[in-house]
Amino acid sequence: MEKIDPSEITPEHLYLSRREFMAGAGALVAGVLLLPACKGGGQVAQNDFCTDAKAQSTADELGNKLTACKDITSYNNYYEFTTSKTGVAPLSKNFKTEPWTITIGGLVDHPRTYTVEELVNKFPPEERVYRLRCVETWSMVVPWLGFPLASLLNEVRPTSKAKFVRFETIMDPAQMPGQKDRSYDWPYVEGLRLDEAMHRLTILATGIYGKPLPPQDGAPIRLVVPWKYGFKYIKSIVKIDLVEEMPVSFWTKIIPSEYGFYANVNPAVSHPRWSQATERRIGELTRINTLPFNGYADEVAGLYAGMDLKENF
Ligand SMILES: Nc1nc2c(c(=O)[nH]1)N[C@H]1C(S)=C(S)[C@@H](COP(=O)(O)O)O[C@H]1N2
Ligand SMILES: [Mo]
Repeated sequence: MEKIDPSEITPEHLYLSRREFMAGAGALVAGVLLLPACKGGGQVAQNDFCTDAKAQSTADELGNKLTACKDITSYNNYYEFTTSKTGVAPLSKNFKTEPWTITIGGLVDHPRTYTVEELVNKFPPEERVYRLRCVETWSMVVPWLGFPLASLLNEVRPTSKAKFVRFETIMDPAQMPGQKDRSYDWPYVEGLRLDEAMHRLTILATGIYGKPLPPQDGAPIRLVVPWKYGFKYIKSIVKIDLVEEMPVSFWTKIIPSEYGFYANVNPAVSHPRWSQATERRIGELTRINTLPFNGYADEVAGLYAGMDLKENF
């Protein structure tokens, strides 16, 4: 059996949010009592997605080899289904991703609704091997298929008033049992500053390992921003809006002191309850150092010139 950090078994986000809701006395006790329930349902998915899955690449640009397909597709964060990482794949197996439309509007000249098929035909997905660093300190190296978000934004043409991009996940409690938990403010929402959204590394992903995304990884389309913590990578997107005000992200709304808007990977800024200095690649045993901006500093640090990244975490 693989050795797993307690921090990885405990769904950190849930633990924290419950604590937050338990405002005041007894919070810690309540949080601890919740642990056994959180650990339940740990069955690894019987999925055959990986049997004929194949990436073009074998490693990222730094030489890190790809995380195994079975790990990427059986160890997930997707609270719309469950807080159990290994429970997501079996619970999302029959999630319906067709038909699917994404409506893009707000402060744009040409608002429009697209099917995923239209997007994929218009912007042929290319393979991008990126590191994914979760705020819980685990990481993966993922061969995504996707296209630059900038391609889509250029087509709808943000107006000069647009400063941020706001993304929303589908709301479908009948298919997503986690959305029946009313202690969360569904649907999941995320946001980027317009220049972050236009950056060439930012993609909308529609596949992994050479195949369309399986449900557990955010089918049919999800955001990927490799220099940010994984919670920015919003899954199963149905709505994108260009807006003037900074959007309030799902996790920021729940715990603003712990999940900031920027969420840039930063080993020098600890999460209030744990260090962000190191991480564990899923499938490997030893911890490695976390890199500033997740190793993409050369390309993205300039976006934050002059900003205090401790203040703006
Ligand atoms: N809609 C939605 N998107 C989400 C999440 C979620 O719970 N719901 N979890 C986020 C978190 S915390 C992480 S680390 C990544 C995990 O992506 P993966 O399961 O494909 O590895 O998805 C992100 N996107
Ligand atoms: Mo995460």
